[in-house]
Amino acid sequence: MTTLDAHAVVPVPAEVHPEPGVSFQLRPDAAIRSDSASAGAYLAERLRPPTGYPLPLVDAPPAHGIELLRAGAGVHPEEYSLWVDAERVTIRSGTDAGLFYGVQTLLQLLPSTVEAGTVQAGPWTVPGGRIVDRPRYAYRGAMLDVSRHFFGVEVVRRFVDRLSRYKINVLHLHLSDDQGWRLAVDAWPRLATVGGASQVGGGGGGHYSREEYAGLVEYAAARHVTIVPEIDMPGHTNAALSAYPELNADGIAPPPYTGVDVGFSSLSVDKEVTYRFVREVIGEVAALTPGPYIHIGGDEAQSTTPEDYRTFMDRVQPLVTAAGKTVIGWHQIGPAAREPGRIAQYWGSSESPDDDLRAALAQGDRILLSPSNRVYLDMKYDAATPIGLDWAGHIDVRTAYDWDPAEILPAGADVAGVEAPLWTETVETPADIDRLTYPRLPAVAELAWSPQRSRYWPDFRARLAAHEPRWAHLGIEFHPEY
Ligand code: IFG
Repeated sequence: MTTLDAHAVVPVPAEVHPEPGVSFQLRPDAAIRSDSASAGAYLAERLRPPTGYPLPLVDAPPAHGIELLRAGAGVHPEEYSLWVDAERVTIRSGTDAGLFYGVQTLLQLLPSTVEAGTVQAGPWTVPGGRIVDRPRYAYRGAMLDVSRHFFGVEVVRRFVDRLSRYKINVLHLHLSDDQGWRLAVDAWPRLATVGGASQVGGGGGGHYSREEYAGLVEYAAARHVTIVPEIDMPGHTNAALSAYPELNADGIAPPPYTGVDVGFSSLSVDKEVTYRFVREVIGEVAALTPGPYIHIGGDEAQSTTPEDYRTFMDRVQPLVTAAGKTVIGWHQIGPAAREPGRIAQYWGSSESPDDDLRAALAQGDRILLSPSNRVYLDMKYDAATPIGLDWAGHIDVRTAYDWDPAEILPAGADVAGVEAPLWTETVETPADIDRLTYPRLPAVAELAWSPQRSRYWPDFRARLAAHEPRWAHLGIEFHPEY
C-alpha cells in the first residue's frame, strides 16, 4: 500500500485523508499506551504473535508506538479517528467500542500477515494520513441458527471473533425451533435434556448450559458484540412441545422432529400453563442476557389462527418488557399490539414489502432489515453451491452487497440496521458455516457500516480480494468465486 487511500479496509471508512510522503513503520522498540485497558490488551494480543515484538503497555506517551485515547466524543458513540504519523499511530474515540473499531481498521491497514499466529517478516508499515469513521447503522448483525444443527461454544466463539473484525456488533442466536432447544432453563429442565437431544438428520444435538451461555455473552462483549437470544414462538416449538406433554392441547407430547418442514407446531394459546412457561423462560433468558433485546420469533405460525396469534402476542410481549428487555420479532409480529421500542425484523423480499411489514411501519416499529433475497446466508451463491437452500433465490456476493437499506422501506421508516441470518438446515460443519458466511458477511458488514456514497461494487470486490490471505491465515474456508 503506497498511500492511505490505497487501503483495503472493510468496511470502507467514512473519511480517508492520505498524507503522501509520511509513513509509520512499527519497530521492535514500539510501545502501546491506552486509556482503555481492554482495548490496549486486545491490540497487544493481536500484534505480539505476528511481529514477535514485546509491545509493552506503558502509561506515558511512547516516543515510538501506538496510542489509544479516550477523547473527542464524536457525533456517534462508535466514532473514532486514526492518525498515522512517522513515529506514532493515534486512535481516538469517546468509547471503548470506537477504540476497538479503530484497532480493527489499523490491523487491516497492516500487511495481511498480521493475521498469522506465528512470527512473520515485516516490515509492518502503514501509510501516513488520517481516517475519521463512524457507522451508518447502530445494529449490524449476524444470526446463527444453532437449533437445526447444534454448534458448540468453540464454534460460536470463533464465529464471533471473526465477525468482530468487520465491525459487526450483534450476534442473534436462534436458540429454539422444532428440531432443538439449545439453552438450559432451570424451571423447565427437559427443554434442554429432551428438547435439545436431537437435530436435523437425527444427530445428537446438544445445548448450552447457563454457564456456557454466560461465557459466550462475556466473550462476545469483549469484542463489542451484543448477544440477542431468540426463543421462537408460538410456532417453531416442536422441541419444547416434545419435552412437556402439558404444553400440548391434547396433553400428548409429539416425538422429536428431525426433518426440515416448518409451520406445523404451535404453543397452546388457550392454556394458562403456556403463559407461565413463556414468562419463566423469558425471565431466565433475560437474567442471563445483559443486552437490551429478547427476540421472540413469531414467524411461520401456520398452525396458529390469526386471532390466536394476536391473543398470544398481546399477552407475551409485555412479559419481555416486564423482564426489562425490548422485543424483537420477525415482521409477522407487526399487526400485534406494539411494545415500546419494538423492532420488527423484516425477512421478506427486498423488492416487495408485504402487509405485515406495512403494519409494523404503521405501528411505529423500528425495522431490522434481513431481506431474504439479499442477506440470507443459507441461500446458495449459485446452482453449483453444494449446500444451502434456494427458495429466496441465489445470492452471490454482489447481490448481498449491491443494494441500499434506505431504499427498501418507505421514506421516514426507522431502520435499526441490517442482520444476515445463517439458517442451518443444510449446514452441518464449521467448514459449511465458513463457506456460506465468507465472503458475504463482510459485504453485509460494509452495507451496515459505510456511507452509501462510498460503496461501489468494483472497488469493494478489489478490497475483498485483498482479504483472502487474512481468511487463509485464520483458517476460514471461504467461497472463492465472486
Ligand atoms: N424461513 C424460516 C427459518 C428457516 C429459513 C430457511 C425465517 C424467519 C426459512 N423463518 O426465515 O426458520 O427455515 O431459509
